[in-house]
Amino acid sequence: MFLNDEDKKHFKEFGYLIKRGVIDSERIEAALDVIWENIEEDRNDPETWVGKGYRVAPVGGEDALKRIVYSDPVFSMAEELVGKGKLHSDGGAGPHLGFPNSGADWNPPKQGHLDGYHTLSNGVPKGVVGSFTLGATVYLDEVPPQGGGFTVWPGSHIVWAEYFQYHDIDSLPGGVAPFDLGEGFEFTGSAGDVCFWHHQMTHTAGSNVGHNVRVAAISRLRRKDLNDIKDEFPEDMWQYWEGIG
Ligand SMILES: O=C(O)CCC(=O)C(=O)O
Repeated sequence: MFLNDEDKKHFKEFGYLIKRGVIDSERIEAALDVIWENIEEDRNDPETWVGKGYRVAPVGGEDALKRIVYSDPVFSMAEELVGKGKLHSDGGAGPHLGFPNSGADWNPPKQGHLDGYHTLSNGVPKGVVGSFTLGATVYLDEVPPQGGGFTVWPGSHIVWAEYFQYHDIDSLPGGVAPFDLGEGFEFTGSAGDVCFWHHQMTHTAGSNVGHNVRVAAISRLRRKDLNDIKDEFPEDMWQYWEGIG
């Protein structure tokens, strides 16, 4: 077992769980090599990447990236939350790159979003709401405060579970809350740290005013029976989470 009762309690209450130093440096380096070999920026030359904005490198399906999430300990931790054998054991881990705008003023992100909703730029068709079960964001490099950290709104999973008891799933343009969810929490850390997050967790990337590229492998793990249950909003939001009592 990789998770204890405190871990599960934290996930249940706040909708996310951080575990530190769970990936060995060999796997991290292999993933970083694949990413940097496949983008035009030069890892060793900040002039090629400062101010380059944010994008996802199209190598999430490469073995070196998949291995970050779909092997132990991250995959077993995910199963300990959702249930042994309940998740698809194969999938990608897209490297989300937040290039720094060094020296700019930092402001916390004003709002986040739920994934799966159509926006003008994300390629999700109108009228379709994509679904998954559990997000996993793994840092492949150092992410200091204000360094573009993955940011979650703690407790928003509970707000949304109640909201969708009374509202249609497709009634939320862009997945953005029409009300204030309070302050976000910026996940900071080191290569090998992972943040698990409930699929109905408001989140976004923070802005990066530091000196490093924010490199995060992000996966959306899916239950095998997701197509059958994705439109259900049970009163007990943990009905399909065997690890959460
Ligand atoms: O890169 C991040 O930290 C956030 C990514 C995100 O918001 C998303 O993939 O929906």
